[in-house]
Amino acid sequence: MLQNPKRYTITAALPYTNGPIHIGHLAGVYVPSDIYSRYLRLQGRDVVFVCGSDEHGVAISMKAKKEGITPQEVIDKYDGIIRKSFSDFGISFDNYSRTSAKIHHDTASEFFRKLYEQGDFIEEVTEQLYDAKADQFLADRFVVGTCPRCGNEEAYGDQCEKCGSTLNATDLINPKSTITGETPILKSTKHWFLPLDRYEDFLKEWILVGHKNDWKPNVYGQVKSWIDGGLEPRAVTRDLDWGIDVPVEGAEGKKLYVWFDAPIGYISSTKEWALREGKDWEPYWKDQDTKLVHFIGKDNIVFHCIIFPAMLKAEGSYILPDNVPANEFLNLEGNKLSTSKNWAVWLHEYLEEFPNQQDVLRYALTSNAPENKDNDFTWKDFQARNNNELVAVFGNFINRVVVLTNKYYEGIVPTPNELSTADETILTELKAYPAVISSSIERYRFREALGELMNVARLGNKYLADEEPWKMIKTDPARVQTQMYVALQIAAALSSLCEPFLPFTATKLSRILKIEDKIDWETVADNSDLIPTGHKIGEAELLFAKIEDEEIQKQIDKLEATKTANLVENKVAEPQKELIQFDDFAKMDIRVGTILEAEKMPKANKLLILKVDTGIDVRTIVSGIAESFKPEDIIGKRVTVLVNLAPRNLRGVESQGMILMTNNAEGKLVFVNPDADGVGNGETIN
Ligand code: B3M
Ligand code: ZN
Repeated sequence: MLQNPKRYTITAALPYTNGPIHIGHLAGVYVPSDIYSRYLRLQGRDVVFVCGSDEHGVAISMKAKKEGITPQEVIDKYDGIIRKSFSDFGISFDNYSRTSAKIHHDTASEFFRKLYEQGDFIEEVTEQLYDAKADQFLADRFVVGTCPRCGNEEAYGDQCEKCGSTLNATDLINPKSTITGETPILKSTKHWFLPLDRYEDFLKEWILVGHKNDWKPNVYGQVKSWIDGGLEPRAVTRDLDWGIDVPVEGAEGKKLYVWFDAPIGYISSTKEWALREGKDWEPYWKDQDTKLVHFIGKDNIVFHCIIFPAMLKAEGSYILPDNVPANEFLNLEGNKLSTSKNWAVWLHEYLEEFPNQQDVLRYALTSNAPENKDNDFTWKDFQARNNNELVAVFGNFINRVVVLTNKYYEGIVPTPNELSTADETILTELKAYPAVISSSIERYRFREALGELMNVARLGNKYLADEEPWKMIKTDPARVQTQMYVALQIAAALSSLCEPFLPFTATKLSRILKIEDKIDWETVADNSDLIPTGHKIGEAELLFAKIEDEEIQKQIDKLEATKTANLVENKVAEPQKELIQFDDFAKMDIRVGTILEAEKMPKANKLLILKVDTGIDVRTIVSGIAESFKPEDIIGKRVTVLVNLAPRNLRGVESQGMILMTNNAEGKLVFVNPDADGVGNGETIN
């Protein structure tokens, strides 16, 4: 692990532009990388934090096919949505690029060409999967099949998302084309392979020996098991029509594999930034005194810890990542987040539905971050974290300090008198927090770091509760001056310490306290006079607002609606029954009727005894709907009735017909409703 590097290059996984950003992406990658980058900048370190849209690969082509638009239209649409939502959410990238940019095509092509010229690839004609119907080779997400390692039946041609293995499409058992559903045939084609087996020794030395103790156990463990399992050459080109052209002779019509070009996107994004800022990009990627850190989700570990480092090593002039703090996955209300199933909380929708509440989501996602295991996001937990922690602890403390300072001293920081032991202790404790929080952040433990930040607010709350200045103001106003001075120092420290986690709150709090120059953490650690006597603060403003049950219910309902829609979409209709003749149908006498009375059949769970006006008569019908309807709820209901069904005796009651029912999307019974305003009972249905 590099200590006190000269500069930092921080990368966040490039999101595919096949959908918007959701909370899973945020919790796994973008919030932690943003906390880390903001923290480093506050320490005055030299940082470049880069990202960009990942616009190649089969994920994009598939989305285009599904929406009936071109890949270019797909990437423009989602690049726009993603870019705006990151910026509105306060993710502080120094540069957000896109892999369709010329600078990226040039950088990736040059990288490939260099490896090609150095003889780092194996060029080979092999048999690959081919969809004869679609007239296309199948790679990556264009083919699914059973994973040979774990048996997952939905593994992709390049990766099994269940066990994380990287695969070759030809490894899949029972492969099927995702374009046509056909079983592919084998067809010969030429490709370029990166012989990963040649890098085994290097990877063992670099990771298994060199990073045994500083990489997260989940990352280290995955990498170790791949290396121990033996590495094989891996194709880095594809027969596709969307992507970066393979820039060598004899490769016409072929593209770079998306996972070859995408990580180079970090480099292109850095170049774009340097050009704009008039800087030199090279030290950020080539100087040994630069700390390179990749923030990613766990499904990207192999690409960032094995394939990209092998590429960098082969190229020869680049540094390697110092750490790859990959997170596990976040689930939503107990189910796996899914872009295609619309099972997500979308960032751009959150920003509209919870305006100016970016920090609440940042807080909820960090305090529940899937750092060591998969975690679950629930709206109830989101509400509780806001109401019980941000509002009740942090907001409450600041509000008390600001209100009392305005009330007692017209907003002017008072002169402290002699400090009590309690005051001394608190001020000493406060000075220790920058180091405590830093230590957690430097070890990529962001939840722990946030917990410590909240301890500062708790400290402030407890101090006020113990000291009770609102009581003492009558008996010992001189003491209250000291108390409020101390409380104001805690508030000022919070405005600086919270910045990496809650940047909008930091700005608001600095505005309320009228702190113009950002206080850095070194000052918090060294100095107890962060907000001096005589300084005038502003009026009280609510830092956080309570979130009401109705707002949360709305979100829960929205997810319920998604569930129902998915059920409808995935429901497989029963096969059609045997054909009948018109006469068979005409034999049935189906009429509109109204339920007049309903009661439960004694000692039967499922049966209701109904009196139904059929227009011909009022008759008794026994119906098996008692588990779905309460008798009192269906009186007056318009229904569809088969009236000439031969009477049947059910538990001693003669049933003279049948009410027609069906199932809704959730499998619940519902009436086949005649929706018949103005249609009288007895009207026949034909
Ligand atoms: N586009 C993200 C994903 O797998 C992928 C990351 C690229 S980082 C170079 O969803
Ligand atoms: Zn698998």
